[in-house]
Amino acid sequence: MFLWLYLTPLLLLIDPHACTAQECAEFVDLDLSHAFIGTSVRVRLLLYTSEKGMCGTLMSHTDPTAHPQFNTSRLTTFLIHGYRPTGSPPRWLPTITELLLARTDMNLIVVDWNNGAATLNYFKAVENTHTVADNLTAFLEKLKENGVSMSSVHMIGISLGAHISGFVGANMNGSIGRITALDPAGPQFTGTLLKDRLDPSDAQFVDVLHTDIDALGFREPLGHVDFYPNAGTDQPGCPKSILSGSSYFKCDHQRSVFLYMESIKRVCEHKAYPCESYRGFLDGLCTSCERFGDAGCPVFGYDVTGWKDVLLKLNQTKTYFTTNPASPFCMTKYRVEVMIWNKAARWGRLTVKLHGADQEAVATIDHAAFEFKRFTGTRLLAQFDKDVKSVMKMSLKFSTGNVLQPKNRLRVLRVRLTPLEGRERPLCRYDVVVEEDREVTFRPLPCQDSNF
Ligand SMILES: [Ca+2]
Ligand SMILES: [Ca+2]
Repeated sequence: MFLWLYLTPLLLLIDPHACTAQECAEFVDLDLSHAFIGTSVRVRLLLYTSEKGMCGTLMSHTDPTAHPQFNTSRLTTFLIHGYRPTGSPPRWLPTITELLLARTDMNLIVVDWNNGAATLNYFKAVENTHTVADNLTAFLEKLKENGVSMSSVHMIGISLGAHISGFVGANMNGSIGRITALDPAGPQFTGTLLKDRLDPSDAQFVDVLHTDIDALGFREPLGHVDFYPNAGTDQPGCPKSILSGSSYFKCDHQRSVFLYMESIKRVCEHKAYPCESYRGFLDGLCTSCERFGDAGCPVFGYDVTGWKDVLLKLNQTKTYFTTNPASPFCMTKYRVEVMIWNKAARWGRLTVKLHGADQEAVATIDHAAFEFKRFTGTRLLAQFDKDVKSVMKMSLKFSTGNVLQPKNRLRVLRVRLTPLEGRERPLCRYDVVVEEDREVTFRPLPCQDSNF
C-alpha cells in the first residue's frame, strides 16, 4: 500500500506526457457492468522495458521482432493476473511493473486478460484460463523461433494466473526457467490432477507463496518450494469482519503480491523455515537450516533462485515465516532459552522486549503456554517486529492468564537470546526474578560459556 501511495504522484507526473507523445498501451479498464454481462477472452500483451519505462507497448502475438525494444537475449518476465470480478485494473500493477523494471534489465510482458477475467461467474473465468494459456503457448513458440531461450522465461502468476502459468509450462514440456505463483487459486483447482493445475513439473523451478489457503488460495504445496507466511491462512492487518467490505474477501489473497513486491525491492529478508507445521515453527522446533548448507534457510521472494539447486535436490520443501501487519513485513527472530530454579514447574506465556538507542522491538510468544522447569532450558522462538541493532536493555514479562490464583513468579537462573539470522553474539542475563504480569527490565550481558 505504501509503495502505491508513494509511487502514484510519480506515475501521474510521467504518464500523461508519455502517453500523448508515445501512445502508451494501458491495461484494459472495465467496470461492474462488464463483469455483470460477462466478457469474452481477449489476451493483450503489454511490453515494458527500460527503454520506454512505464510506457507500455501493445505487442504483436505473431511477430515479437516488430518491437525493437524487445531484446531476445534478456530475461523475459510474464506477469499474469487472476480473477477480476469488478473489471478494474489491479491496483498493484503500476508498482510491480516499476519495481521489476528497476530490478533487472528485462522484457516485462504484462498479460492483460481482463476481458475474460472480468465476470461475476468465477467458473467462466476458470474456463477461460485454458484459452489464455493456449494463446500464451503459441506466443512462446514464436519467441522460441526468434531465439529466446525458454530458460530465460519467468512467469509470475497471481491466483488464476498461477495455474495459467502451469498450463503454459506443461505445454512447453517444463522447459520454462521459472514459475512464481502468488497465492495460486484454490476453488476449482483443489484436488485436480497435475495437468489441471500448477505442479513442480511445469517449469525448471517453481516457487509458490500461499496467503489465503482457507478461502481463495490453494492449500497444498504446488512447487519445489512453498512458502506459508502466518500459516498461509489469515494475514495480520487484514480485516476479520465482513463489515470492512470487499477487502475482507481479498486482503489475505492480495497480501501475496505485496509481500512479493517487498522482496523485489529488497526491503528486508524473510528467512523461511522448513517445518512439519506452523505450530511446530512457532514452538521453535524448526530453527535448523543445516540441510541448506552455508546459505542457510531460503529467503522468500524474488531472490529464492539462490537456493534453486539445493531445493531441486530436496524435491518439495514446505516452509513457514511470520510477518508484521504492514510494511516492512519482516520480523527478526531470536531463540530464547529460559532456565528457572523454582522448585515447581511453571506454565505461562512470555513477552520479550529489546530496547535500542531509539527503538523498541516486541516479541509476544502467546500462541501457547509453555512449561518452565527447574534447571531445564525451555526453548522458545521470539519474533520481533523490528530489528534492534544494538540492544541496550531487555524486558521480560511472564503471564499465566489466571486471574483467580495468587501471582506466580519465575526465578530465572539464566535467560539467553540467540539471534537466528544475524551474526550478533547471544545475549544473557543471570539470576533475575520475574513477577507475574509485571515487566522487568535489565541490561543483558554477553553470554558466558558455562553449563547454565
Ligand atoms: Ca501442471
Ligand atoms: Ca484467509
